[in-house]
Amino acid sequence: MYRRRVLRLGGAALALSATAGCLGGGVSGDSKHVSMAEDFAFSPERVRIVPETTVRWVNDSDVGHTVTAYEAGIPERAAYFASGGFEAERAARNDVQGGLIAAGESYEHTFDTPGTYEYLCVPHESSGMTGTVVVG
Ligand SMILES: [Cu+2]
Repeated sequence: MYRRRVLRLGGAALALSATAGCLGGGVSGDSKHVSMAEDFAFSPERVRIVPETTVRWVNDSDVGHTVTAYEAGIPERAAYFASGGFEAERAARNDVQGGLIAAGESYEHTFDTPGTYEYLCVPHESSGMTGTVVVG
């Protein structure tokens, strides 16, 4: 009986922390939403999260975008990430189509290593479509 109550409280606490994440709180295990909108920008362009937070990029525009990490712009010990699952920036740049997140679709990545992560959208980098995730 007592144990069951504790479990139920645990679930409520989880639900609360998920809500707090949407409001900009910083609880490990949260998720953060970044929109790719009509003006060729990531919004917000810069997000600050705690380790083990999942960032979810949602394409709210009607053209395809990529989320592609700058290999030289992420912490040394961090795993490389890119939509399309590429393991290197060059591979992502060589296969733009393979990395595109279609309109209405999303891509997510969970950040474990503290530090600053710079990323870009391959087709719109020249229009300034870049973003930053700060973990820590
Ligand atoms: Cu783009």
